[in-house]
Amino acid sequence: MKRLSPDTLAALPAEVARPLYDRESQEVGIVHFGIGAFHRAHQAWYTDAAMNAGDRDWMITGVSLRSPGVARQMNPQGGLYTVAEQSADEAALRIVGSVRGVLVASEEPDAVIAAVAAPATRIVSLTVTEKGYCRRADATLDFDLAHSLSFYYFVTQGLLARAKAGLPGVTLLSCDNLADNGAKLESLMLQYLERHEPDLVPWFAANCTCPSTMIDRIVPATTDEDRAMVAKALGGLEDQACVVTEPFSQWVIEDRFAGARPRWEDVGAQLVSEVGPYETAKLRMLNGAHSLLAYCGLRAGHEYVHEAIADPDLRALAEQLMRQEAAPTITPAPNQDLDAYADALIARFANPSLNHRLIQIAMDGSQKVPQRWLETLKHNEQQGRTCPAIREGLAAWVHHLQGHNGPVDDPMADKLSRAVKSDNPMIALFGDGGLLTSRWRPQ
Ligand code: CS2
Repeated sequence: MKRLSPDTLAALPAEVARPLYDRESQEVGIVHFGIGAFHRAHQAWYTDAAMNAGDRDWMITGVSLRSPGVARQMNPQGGLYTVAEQSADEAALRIVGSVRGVLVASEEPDAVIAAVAAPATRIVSLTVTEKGYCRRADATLDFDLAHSLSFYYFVTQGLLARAKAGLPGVTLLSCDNLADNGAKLESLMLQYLERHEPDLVPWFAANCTCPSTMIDRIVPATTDEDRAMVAKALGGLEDQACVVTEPFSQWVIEDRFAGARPRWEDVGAQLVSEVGPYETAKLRMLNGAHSLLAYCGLRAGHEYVHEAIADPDLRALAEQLMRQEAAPTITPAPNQDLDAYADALIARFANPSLNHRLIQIAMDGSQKVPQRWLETLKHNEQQGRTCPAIREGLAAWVHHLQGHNGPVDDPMADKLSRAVKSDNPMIALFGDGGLLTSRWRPQ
């Protein structure tokens, strides 16, 4: 089967949208660590749209830290791939052209450092998932994890080269689901630099920024069926790097860049001075309800998010979490309507064409649960209110950690499994000296 590539682009069916700019003449302006399905359906898609609208020189070099999988999928295709937006009854396909290619850091470390150090690079962005930040339970940097194959090492080496060459700094843009992701990244980077390159600290502080972002788009892991559907729509061309996503997308970015940036606001992103209210609502409502549906849904025998939300008991629980427990803890931005947000989330979860596996959301609970549920729990308890939905979610998480849904996929899996075998799992997890530090303490 022929692959999608710059050579086969012209043979695509007319209804498939494709890049409107000359890819070859564009410079790389962004180096992105963690070029998984989410980045391809979100930031790279916005960047492609900005270049379609006339912006220039914002091609992306993707970096995978260890796995060569994505490089093997994308490089033979010249970086091209399909984003299929799947609503209940139709799929709209677009070929995205903004990725120049993918480097595998474990195989070509010098090329990754050179990409960060290149004069045209202005933004280094990250989608490395919550665990990729290598945080200890108390949120400080775990230096054992942040070793020579972490993004900290490559970014630092690239910045050192920039400083030596007298080049401008860069914007470090976290696109992960972490509360206050910009401030957290900045603090963790500084901890790394203070230990490994203390002389670079003043240069970093004066020349680089770490804006916060709220990123939102539901992107299930691509399946073989998705690839077959895309190949059919591409007139028989194989696309090993395609992603299937929902029509909805949102990107709220703190407008605090060290230098130039794409005109993402022309293609739907919101550039604001304060991301906090959007980020908090998204983490506590969308992601909070997602994790609830994942653990309670798996326990009830469901496989997909759309099945779980169609279960009346689980839907009531998700509504309770979003409207009665999370929403009252959030101070909305002007024009932010949390009730309408909850309505929209229920409709998005119900999209029957997205096969979003609950087990995908259930992974890495140790990194997700504290910020998705425990802040909500703490705020409510301070006001004397209980949170029955979150309590139910915690019980279902413990059930999951006991292995009832299969092997536990979590960087702390072994420790978690031991903790939930104790007499009081909540204390073993969250009590004084417990496994996970959170500002909430079980009574
Ligand atoms: C999900 C998120 O896997 C998960 O934990 O809750 O990936 C979610 O789909 C995205 O944050 C939506 O923007």
